Amino acid sequence: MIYFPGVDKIEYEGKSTDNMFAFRHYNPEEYVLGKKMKDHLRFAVAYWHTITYEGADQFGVGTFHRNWYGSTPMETAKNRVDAFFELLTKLQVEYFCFHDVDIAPQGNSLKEFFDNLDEITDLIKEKMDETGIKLLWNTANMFSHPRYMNGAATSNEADVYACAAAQVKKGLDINKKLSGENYVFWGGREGYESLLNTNLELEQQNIAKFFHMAVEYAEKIGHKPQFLIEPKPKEPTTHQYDYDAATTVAFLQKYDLIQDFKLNLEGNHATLAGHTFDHELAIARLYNVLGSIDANHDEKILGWDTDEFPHDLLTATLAMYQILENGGLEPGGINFDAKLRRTSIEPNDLLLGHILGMDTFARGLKAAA
Ligand code: XLS
Ligand code: NI
Ligand code: NI
Repeated sequence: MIYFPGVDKIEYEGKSTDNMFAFRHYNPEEYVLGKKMKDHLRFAVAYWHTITYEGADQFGVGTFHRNWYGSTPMETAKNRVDAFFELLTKLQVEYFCFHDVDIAPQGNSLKEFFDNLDEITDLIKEKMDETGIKLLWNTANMFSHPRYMNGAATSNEADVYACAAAQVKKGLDINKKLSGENYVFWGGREGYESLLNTNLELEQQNIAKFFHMAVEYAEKIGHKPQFLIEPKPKEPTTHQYDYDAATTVAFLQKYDLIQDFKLNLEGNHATLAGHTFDHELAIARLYNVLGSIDANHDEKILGWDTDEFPHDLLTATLAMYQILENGGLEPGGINFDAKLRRTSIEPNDLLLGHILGMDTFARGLKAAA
């Protein structure tokens, strides 16, 4: 089955091409400052926005009708793996990222969920071996399920905390199985609406303990990826604990985690916090915690985390300048935490969105160099 028909491998054709399905700036093997472009950029595609997302928003259901839908949730999950690797191969992208819930149905219990994850990660591993594509990072979604309405590692319920811990434990096992290079925590609902019903200090202590346990578990299984925290100031909670780079560094220092964690910084989260993207990267560099980035762009008029494909050359240039000054991002990379607008219903629009993002960062790299 071909999921992205009529388009072969996307190749570099240079600025003068009029082929939409070609790179104008991204030339993977070209050297910039003595290093191949692909090694500077280490691009990754996000599973959730690309293959799982169906085009729903707060006001309406999905608009995409993909040809990878099967007759059962598990069949769809398997087709998605094929479609995803076809896309990565066509884009010449060598890394990918996912949440646990993106790749496999949750079933009716944690046990069923974990069994499904085992089956799907077997398939993913086969595809990785076949193509040489690698896992930049995975993460646990601890914010969508109703049980996490009050947070996960900052929840007021001990059994919710334990469930989150089980998901992270499984996530680290999967990271080992797939030789992941990083492991991400984004504190989806780790925050609060009102201090009148929130014990802020206890919640900070609880989440710090949670992170320490994750580090200990990675050491125990003999596979320690680079741990990353992804700051975001708001959305879904009013006050997210990991507001921005500076706030997160203060937390990591206070709770003795600074030696085990770096940051995964996102373009749209920076602007939500009232910063520029390169400000966040510079602060991270100052504390030696610049780990990886989620490359996307905001829509200023809407003011949400709209996750647009990066398309602003100045922002990308200033970001790449910080990354060059940092000596690169390895073992981190540039993950496109970006999605199509809901009116872009053609599967091949996924290729075009990524081509735009890759060309923007490749051009930014050259300008920064
Ligand atoms: C949400 C975040 C999320 C993380 C991974 O705003 O960007 O997508 O990257 O959980
Ligand atoms: Ni992100
Ligand atoms: Ni985001």
